[in-house]
Amino acid sequence: MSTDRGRCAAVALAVLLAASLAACGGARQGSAPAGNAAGHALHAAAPGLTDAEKVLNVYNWSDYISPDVVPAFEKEYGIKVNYDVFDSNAVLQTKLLAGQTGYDIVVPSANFLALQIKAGVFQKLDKSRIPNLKNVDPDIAKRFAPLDPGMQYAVNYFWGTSGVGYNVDKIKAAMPAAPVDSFRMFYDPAVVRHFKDCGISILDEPEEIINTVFVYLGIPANSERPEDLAAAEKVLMAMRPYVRYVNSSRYIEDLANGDICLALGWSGDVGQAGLRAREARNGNNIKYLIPQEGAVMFFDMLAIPADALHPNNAHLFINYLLRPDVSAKNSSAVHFASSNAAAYPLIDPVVLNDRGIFPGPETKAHLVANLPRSQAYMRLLTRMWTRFKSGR
Ligand code: SPD
Repeated sequence: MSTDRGRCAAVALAVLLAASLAACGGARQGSAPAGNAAGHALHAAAPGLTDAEKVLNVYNWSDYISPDVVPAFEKEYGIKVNYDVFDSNAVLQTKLLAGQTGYDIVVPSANFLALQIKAGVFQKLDKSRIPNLKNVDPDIAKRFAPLDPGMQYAVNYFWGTSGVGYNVDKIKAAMPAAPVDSFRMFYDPAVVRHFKDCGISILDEPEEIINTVFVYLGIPANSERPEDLAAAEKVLMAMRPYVRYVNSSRYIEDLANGDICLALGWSGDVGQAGLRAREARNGNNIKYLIPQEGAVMFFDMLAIPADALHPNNAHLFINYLLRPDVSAKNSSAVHFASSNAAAYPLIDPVVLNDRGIFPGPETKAHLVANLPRSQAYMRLLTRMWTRFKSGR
């Protein structure tokens, strides 16, 4: 879905559009008194106004919500939700910087959010209408705090890591002593070559993948030193011949079906692949491990575009998603970590006790966050990524 042209456009447009978007100011505040068209009573914790038009346009990552959560919101509040999906930050960013997305809620990762805030694409949240913010786990909140100080523009939806997703039996058959808890699975040519035939995928998220290579090489995360980028490119180019594809959504189904055996993927996605395989009873035993070298931790954030047409409905939906029962239902379904402390006791214990999804303090201490990069660095990274994807 993402394109390199999109990435370049995003960087260039950030500067050009910052002033004009900021000048456009806040969203249309076409609010109506509390209540809903379908005549349902508002939930007790309803944080106030809805918009005159009972519609909400949501743009979220694919495979990132329990199937019953949106219908339950529609029923409870009488608001019709139009729900679209994407699978890369670059795609979302290109739309946001062009403006007039038509979306009322979007879900950028925190490192992208920081740049987008500077470009003026979001409106400030009215926290008085998000009382469930009180549930946010301070230990997680402090990690994304530098990217949106004071949670002025966004709240966390889920967080997770990128690591080793693998088919236990196929990997064992290909290499009995495979170092499954290490980035060597991808970045050591002597290891990765064993899995070429059973199929390897890697995420199409250059800002994150480059950090996984830095973690593997012992280079500080988010380094912008050209020599570090060159060292990482060398590692990536050496493993490229063994990779079947670079994509951030297709691997869930392919791991579940046994069409690939190894994915550098996101924690919850691999968890969902395992669930799908179990439900299909197809014999594929899928696991996710956070590499012992450390890993990248990401935070996906709920934010309201400055030009959203239904900002009141958006606030209502954000508060709804932060309700402990709703957050727990979502986390249990998508296998990503909620940062809602009040939801923890309600999450499926299989998910809550999975240390690949909710790592313990020792592992957490070795996780690094993606930070926004300079425009100059992004140009270099984008060119490198194009070379990597094409394998030339
Ligand atoms: N299927 C949902 C995956 C969501 C992953 N978010 C990506 C964060 C990238 N830094």
